[in-house]
Amino acid sequence: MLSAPNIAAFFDEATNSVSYLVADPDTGAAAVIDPVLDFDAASGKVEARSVDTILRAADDRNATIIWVLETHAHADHLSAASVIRQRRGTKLGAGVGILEVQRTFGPLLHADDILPQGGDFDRLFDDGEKIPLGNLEIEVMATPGHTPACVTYVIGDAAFVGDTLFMPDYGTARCDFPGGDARALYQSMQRTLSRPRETRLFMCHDYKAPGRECLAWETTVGEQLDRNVHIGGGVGEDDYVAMREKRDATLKAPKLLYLDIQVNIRGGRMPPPDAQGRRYLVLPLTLPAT
Ligand SMILES: N[C@@H](CCC(=O)N[C@@H](CS)C(=O)NCC(=O)O)C(=O)O
Ligand SMILES: [Fe+2]
Repeated sequence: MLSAPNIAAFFDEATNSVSYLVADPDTGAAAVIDPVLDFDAASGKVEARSVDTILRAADDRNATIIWVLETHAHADHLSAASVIRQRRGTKLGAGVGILEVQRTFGPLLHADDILPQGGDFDRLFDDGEKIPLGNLEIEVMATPGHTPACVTYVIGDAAFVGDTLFMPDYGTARCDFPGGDARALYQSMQRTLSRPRETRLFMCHDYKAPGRECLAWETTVGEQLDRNVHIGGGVGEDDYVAMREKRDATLKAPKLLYLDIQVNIRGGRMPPPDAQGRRYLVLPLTLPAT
């Protein structure tokens, strides 16, 4: 029988993202997965309200946050990893594929202060690595496809799947970002779904499928296999890839793509200040032909 960690979910309405506090019931050792920083792009105002909520919840549960874990370099929200790391002295981990994302976006986004060899993170995980969390173990599964850096964290009977699968009635993540690959995502999802049917799966987003009123972010391997609208009932790889690529061709870039990525590839650190102490995000422009 697999052990069951204590899990609290925190939904961010502005970005439809879900962050998790996952704790070992025996020791209180905890991880925060995919924390969100509150960001108003129009005013440039950054706040840590969501972080405060998570840290309060950790304190209420007598949990000690050992790890902040990112499932990938998010394209739709700023990561609060660096804030939690500073406030609580936690370690920050992500998949080793983040190095590829740094190489792709770093030069475009003037992120030349990125530390070499993933130095903005405490650990970059390879596929299959196992890290202790009190008496529990965090198993890292590389699950690329949405991005090359995507990982799933398996803790006891729960898997935090990042942007791979969404709720069964919504489907799966887009694969059109640089380094994204629908075939790779299909293979990644097959690996996740080869776990026991009762494995609890926790999503990174919920966009509410048409016709569904309530938010939802928890499902199981069995439910995904039976009724995921993109891959349930045994959809084959070629059919999935054709569907995914057709849908991706219709999707707009996330509203905060470049602003988010330049912070998230720095492990949630803001760009360095200028001589006046002000910090700026950059937005590369695509101009019309002249
Ligand atoms: N409207 C959102 C879109 C966010 C988005 O593209 N989400 C990604 C995950 S980072 C996704 O896979 N979306 C799937 C879909 O929209 O079908 C925004 O502008 O931020
Ligand atoms: Fe994503």
